[in-house]
Amino acid sequence: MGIYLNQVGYLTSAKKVATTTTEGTYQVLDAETKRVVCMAKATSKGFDAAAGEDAFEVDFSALNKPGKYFLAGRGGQKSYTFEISDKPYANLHKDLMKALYFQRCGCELKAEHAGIYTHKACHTTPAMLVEDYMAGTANPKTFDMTGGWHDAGDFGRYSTAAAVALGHILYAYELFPESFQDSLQIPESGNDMPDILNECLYELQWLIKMQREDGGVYHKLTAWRHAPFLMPEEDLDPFLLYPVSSMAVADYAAIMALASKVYAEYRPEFAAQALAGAKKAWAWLEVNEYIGFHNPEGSGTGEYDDDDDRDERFWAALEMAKVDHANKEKYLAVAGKLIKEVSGIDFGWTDVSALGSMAVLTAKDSFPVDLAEEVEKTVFAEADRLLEIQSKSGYGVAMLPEDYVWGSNMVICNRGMLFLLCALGSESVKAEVYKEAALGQLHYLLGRNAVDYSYVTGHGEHAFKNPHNRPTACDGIEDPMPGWVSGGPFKTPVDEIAVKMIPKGTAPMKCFIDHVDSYSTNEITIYWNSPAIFMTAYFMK
Ligand code: 9MR
Ligand code: ZN
Repeated sequence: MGIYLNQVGYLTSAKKVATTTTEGTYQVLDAETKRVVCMAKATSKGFDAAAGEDAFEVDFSALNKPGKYFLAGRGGQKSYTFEISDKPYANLHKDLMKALYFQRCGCELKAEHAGIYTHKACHTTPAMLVEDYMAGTANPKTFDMTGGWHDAGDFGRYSTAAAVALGHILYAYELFPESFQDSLQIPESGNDMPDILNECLYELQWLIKMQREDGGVYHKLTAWRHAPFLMPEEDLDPFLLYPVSSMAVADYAAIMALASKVYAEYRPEFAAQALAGAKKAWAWLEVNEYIGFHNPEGSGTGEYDDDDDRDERFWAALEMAKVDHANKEKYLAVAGKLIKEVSGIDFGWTDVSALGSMAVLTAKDSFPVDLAEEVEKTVFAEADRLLEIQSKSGYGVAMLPEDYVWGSNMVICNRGMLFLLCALGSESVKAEVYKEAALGQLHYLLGRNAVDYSYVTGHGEHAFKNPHNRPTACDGIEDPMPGWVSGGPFKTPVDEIAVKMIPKGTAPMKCFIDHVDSYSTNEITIYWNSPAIFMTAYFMK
């Protein structure tokens, strides 16, 4: 029995909907005066297969007075408190970005920026090639690889994951620069550049180091195995450069091309360096076919294995076409061929082809009409398929039971991004439909789900608190840093604690535990925050 809703809040002008598991009439009460401000009747949505129980929808959109409220129903049912306001997601947006600062590697996190979450500089010793490490080479070649963001709850830094996270954010910045004007209180704050660009530059400068002289890009920089639970500066394992993969090279080309454009105004020198790196990566792609990546025997850090690099090449070709004008036709020819072979609809680290779609739809004039139309057709067809799924869901979310994979909250947010891309490209009435659809995804993330959790730390009365994140586990501080998105329910969890605690047959949406050891349901990563940043940026406009 429960009343599930967005614990952060609703835009004054938008639809306001909650989910309940019993029918009846529900009251909306003012959180301060405890007076009933309106009533709403629950309508049946039937059996919700993802949640494994009946669901009812309570629409209280009639309430459009800013304030703080909660819902109450028969038998003492009560929801968490939420806000109605014109900018309910402003603090959330800031914290989602600030979380990336907490992932900075290779520098001290000082109290003036990190508050109570300080730590000393970590992972500052030079790296070596994994081949040398495995062979026990006496005097191995060493590399300065400091910098960048820790990928997740582990300390690894992975090229494809980095490029994808940066992609979500830099497109958001290109589209909604006005949503990125607030200070994040990071070391660079107050300089001439918006803080989100400062923060992303920290990652980009590290990524630049991942490129070899020949244009190839190392797949990842991690230890041989994940460190035990300790503070980052206590981790003294050697860091290793793992071989080049064609996914890493193509993602690198794409993100550096995009960065060369975004940073041209504030950091022309960096922009030129990024463009040169992108061109070198492209040259490498021209003479190399697909090269996959698998961990060498015995090594155990993240793999990000991917058996197809066509989507990465697609994204790269489209971004290169925008910045390397002399060779535009060449890139368009590659993209024109690949468009028939890629999905064009996914923003994840495995399939990045929707980042290619984003590249086109945010700059339609730079592309031939037929290419732009083809991309548009694909993206809108997917959005309409998702709208249909969403309309049937008892939780107003565009997810089928099988979509609750490892990191399902990224699927949630990526679909939100897709809806917003369609909102941007639609006339007002239809734009409103897509905008509401994206809000539906956000409502789920912030508490309108069957486990009643807000999946962002520090945001919502019942936000998850125990992310699988080494600093959080080891810093001795009760609360986690605010602004982290949890991976979320995974229908077939693989970590020991989740396997033990979540009974077999549990409905997919409920396969979640807020436990620090549950790396397959409750970790954090940079690319689970980034699509959420995209969404909140849109709603900050
Ligand atoms: O996010 C990744 C997820 O899609 C995969 O199913 C999973 C297993 O391969 O790996 C996840 O990525 C992890 C990465 O390998 C290492 N850092 C933490 C990432 C999040 O759990
Ligand atoms: Zn580090």
